[in-house]
Amino acid sequence: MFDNFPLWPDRASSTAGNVDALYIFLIIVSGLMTLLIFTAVVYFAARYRRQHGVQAEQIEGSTPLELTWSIIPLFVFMVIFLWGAVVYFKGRTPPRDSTEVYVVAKQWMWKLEHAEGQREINELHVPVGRDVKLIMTSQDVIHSFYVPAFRMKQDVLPGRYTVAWFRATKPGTYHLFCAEYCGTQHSGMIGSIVVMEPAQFEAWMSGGTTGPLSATGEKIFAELGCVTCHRTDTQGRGPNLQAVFGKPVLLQDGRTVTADENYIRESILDPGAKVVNGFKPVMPTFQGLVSEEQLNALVAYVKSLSQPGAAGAKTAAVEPQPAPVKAPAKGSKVQ
Ligand code: HEC
Ligand SMILES: [Cu+2]
Repeated sequence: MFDNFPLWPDRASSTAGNVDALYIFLIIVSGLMTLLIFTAVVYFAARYRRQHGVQAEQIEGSTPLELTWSIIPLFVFMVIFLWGAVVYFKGRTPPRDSTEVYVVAKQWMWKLEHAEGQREINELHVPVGRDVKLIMTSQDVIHSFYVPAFRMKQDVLPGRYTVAWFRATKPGTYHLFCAEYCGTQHSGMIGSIVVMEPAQFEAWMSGGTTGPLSATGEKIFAELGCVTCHRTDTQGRGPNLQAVFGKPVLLQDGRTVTADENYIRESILDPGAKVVNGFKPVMPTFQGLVSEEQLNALVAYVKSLSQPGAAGAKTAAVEPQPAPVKAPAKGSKVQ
């Protein structure tokens, strides 16, 4: 009956059902309250209407009544709060071994790159049943990655990463919208998520690629001279980056931060912001020298160094002797 007039978008992710259940609960609670209030308004209007010979008398208030209508709503709101928090944290925390996709938004398109190296524009192919983590940034203004069928929406900001994840549960093609007004052609900033059966997806993935994103990153790491300071022994001027990702890092000012994607990103663009304990702030900034895509590749590479059997372990062998450091001139922060 509702086929031509769907009340809800497709429910195509593992979170969709949870979000809808909470939403339906909110509608029911609101509906009941509306009914209660309107009934009371009508009833009291009739019951206490002005009549000849009846004198209104002042009521002084009732503690039990006030307690009742304070405590019952408190419990209802606590249920909404706790339930909402559970759904929120589940929807916000990417499971540990999610597949990673890097997203770069710009006026007015979505650029997506799989960790395996496949690049897409305004289209994202994923297999059904796999956890997918999106690591997103914008190259200009604020955008928002919105997939109604997944009940997933996350702002995409310039200058930092934001993260979202989903597990698609139903093969099909679903709308991707930009949900943050971003200029003249904002409404055209749309795309689709194509959810495929695993076998189909493997076939799709075997199509042409320039190699894994981390391998691209390794190349850039060598080209930009990162490798001259970041060696895999302890002789470099910068820290050894093996196994840095995901670990706590002690800074010069005594703080400890976790080396997540945003930390690696900031280390490259604004190295002076957080100086690693025991090192001099000699790393030049690479702001303006690397594109968002190259930055993503570098981040993917540094991450790969923390995986068992790290891909980049051979980098040191390629670059055995300490080469003289040539710092990039533009916007350099060398002291
Ligand atoms: C001139 C030498 C030099 C070059 C070139 C250099 N770095 Fe660094 N890097 C350092 C030093 C020194 C530190 C530690 C002090 C700091 O945090 O600024 C550091 C810190 C880092 C950190 C944080 C490491 C940690 O253990 O927390 C990362 C990530 C990083 N660099 C990545 C890069 C990348 C990627 C490049 C190339 C685009 C690069 N570096 C180029 C010297 C360098
Ligand atoms: Cu946009």
